[in-house]
Amino acid sequence: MNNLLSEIKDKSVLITGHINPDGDALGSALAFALLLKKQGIASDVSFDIKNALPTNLNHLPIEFITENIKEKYDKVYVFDCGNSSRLGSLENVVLSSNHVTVVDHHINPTFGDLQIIDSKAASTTQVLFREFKKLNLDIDSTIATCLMTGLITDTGRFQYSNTNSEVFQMASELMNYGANLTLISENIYGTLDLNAMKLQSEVVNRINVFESENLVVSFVLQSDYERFNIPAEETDFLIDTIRLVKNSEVALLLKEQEDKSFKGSLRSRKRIDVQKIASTFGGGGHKAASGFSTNLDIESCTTEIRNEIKQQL
Ligand SMILES: [Mn+2]
Repeated sequence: MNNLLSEIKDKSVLITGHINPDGDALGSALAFALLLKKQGIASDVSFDIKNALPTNLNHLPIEFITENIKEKYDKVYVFDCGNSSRLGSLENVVLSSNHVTVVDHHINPTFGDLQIIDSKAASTTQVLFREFKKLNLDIDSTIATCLMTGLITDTGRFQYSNTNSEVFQMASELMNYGANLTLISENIYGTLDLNAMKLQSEVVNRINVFESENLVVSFVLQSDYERFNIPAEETDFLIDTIRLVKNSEVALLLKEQEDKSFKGSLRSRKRIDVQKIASTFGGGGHKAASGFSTNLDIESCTTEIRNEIKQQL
């Protein structure tokens, strides 16, 4: 990474991550952009964002994100994205650029000239933080808040099974660098739009429990966004609501898309590897949290997932 930093002076630099970036993709990309800026290196930060960013991430310096990008770059840095197809509309510019570095914690990224990967890391911001430390780089409070956001969201507030002592060690160091934990927590977990809360009660009412697989399923339809007057990007938290059901091992939330297909979010407590299940639909993620897309209807998709769980029981 040392070489990389010295090599990129006077080069055109693009920083990106997966489509509709979450707290980890945004946090790592923005932290890196801010760090380059401190070294006097300009960069473009851009993502394929379908509607808008969820407002619960607007504590991050999102003003650095631009839609104005070149056709090609000397250097591209991709964060939190294991497969180039997940770059969405930025896939072409990334793949046609001269040198691509992938920083990630997904298994086996399928692209990139240089990969800085640890599939055991809790977040991409953790992989990046290790690199910052190796280089003894100056981390200010804004960078610390970006890194902390990825750490908090990808560990579910230090609760998922990927939370270990290194996670707390990093959180502790980020606090010393001035990370604003209260700001992050209040924006992501401590506040909810009232309309989103009303949709949540509907989604709870729809919960179906399949006891033989310890699976809970619920769904969101396109018509719900209009009915509850809430944009789709404000509803990412719903999977965390349904996974609360006691004795459930796996939670599945199906969200209808504009083209009538469904996007599925899967969460597992412990025994079941949902990354494996998502991959049978061409999706991916991690053992405890994964996602996929499908053209199946709710019932057929649920049946498939139940069969996949049975195979792991
Ligand atoms: Mn991540």
